[in-house]
Amino acid sequence: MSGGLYSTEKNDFDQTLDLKKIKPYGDTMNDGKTQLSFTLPVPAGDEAIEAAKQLLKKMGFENPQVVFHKELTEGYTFFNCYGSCTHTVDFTSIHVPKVEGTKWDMHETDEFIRENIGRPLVVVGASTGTDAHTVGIDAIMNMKGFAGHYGLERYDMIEAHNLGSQVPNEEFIAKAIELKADALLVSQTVTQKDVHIKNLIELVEMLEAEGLRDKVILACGGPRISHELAKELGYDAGFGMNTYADDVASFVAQEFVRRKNK
Ligand code: B12
Repeated sequence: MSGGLYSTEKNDFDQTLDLKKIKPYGDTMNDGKTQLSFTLPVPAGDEAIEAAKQLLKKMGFENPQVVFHKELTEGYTFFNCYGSCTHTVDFTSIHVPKVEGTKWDMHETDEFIRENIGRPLVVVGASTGTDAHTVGIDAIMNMKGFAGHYGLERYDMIEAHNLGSQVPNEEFIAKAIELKADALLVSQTVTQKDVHIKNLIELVEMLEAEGLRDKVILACGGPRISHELAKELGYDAGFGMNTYADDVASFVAQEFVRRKNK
């Protein structure tokens, strides 16, 4: 028997992996299968489904399908959709700027600071502006840390001060001066209407006005922060999702010594 459901013949699916032209993978290579969800400001119904499908086509998806939809509130419909992406990306040409340096664990960083700096580094952190999210900055600073990685408060050679959330930039800077901070860590979670960008820029401008910008190591972090964005905004480093105290502690220690040796 040849062909059919139980065929042992080699299948004729596309199995070509071309890193210069990658696209989403669903069942088989290069099928482009993608799931996405969005809300349209129209009442649920056949017209809403058709509108969602037309939109998917305009986004570059073939064979658009709406697999779930629900009116969220009067005049707003939520959709879960599938489609086959027609676009590709050249993976070989991608370059993502990353924080430079070696990532150490707590003991290695403590040892490095002890040997090369000889005193604890003062690190002040906060979730600044109107941002009420504390879990991110706590994950980095709290003694118990996050996902098995101790936080900065646990380090022998780091004096960590966590100011909490909704800390205005003026207050943050005043505390940094009072504590003679070597490094400032800012956490930003809310990015609606780019509020994080405005807040992060404001801090840099205020530090510059106080003549403090070059005297501190300045890093920011949050789920939608990248090193590239941080550098653009005038920060020394930026840390995104899945970062731990290890990452930022290693960076701060190495950056401090780099500057000292300059
Ligand atoms: C818990 C939570 C809350 C809690 C916060 C409680 C608290 N004490 O923190 C409460 C209920 C208060 C809350 C409120 C709001 N929230 Co909220 N919240 C969340 C939620 C569910 C989880 C966030 C979290 O704790 N993540 C876990 C931590 C560990 O991860 P993380 O923050 O990414 O941190 C890691 C890295 O980013 C990094 N990192 C973070 N900061 C820093 C700093 C430095 C220096 C470094 C090195 C690294 C670093 O390291 C951490 C560990 O790896 C998210 C949705 C989600 N699932 O993510 C929404 C979410 C963040 N919230 C959201 C919103 C909109 C709000 C509100 C504005 C809602 C409202 N309209 O009132 C308010 C905020 C009001 C305000 N003024 O800020 C949106 C943000 C959308 C956006 N991009 O702007 C989200 C994404 C939900 C959503 N999908 O809409 N929220």
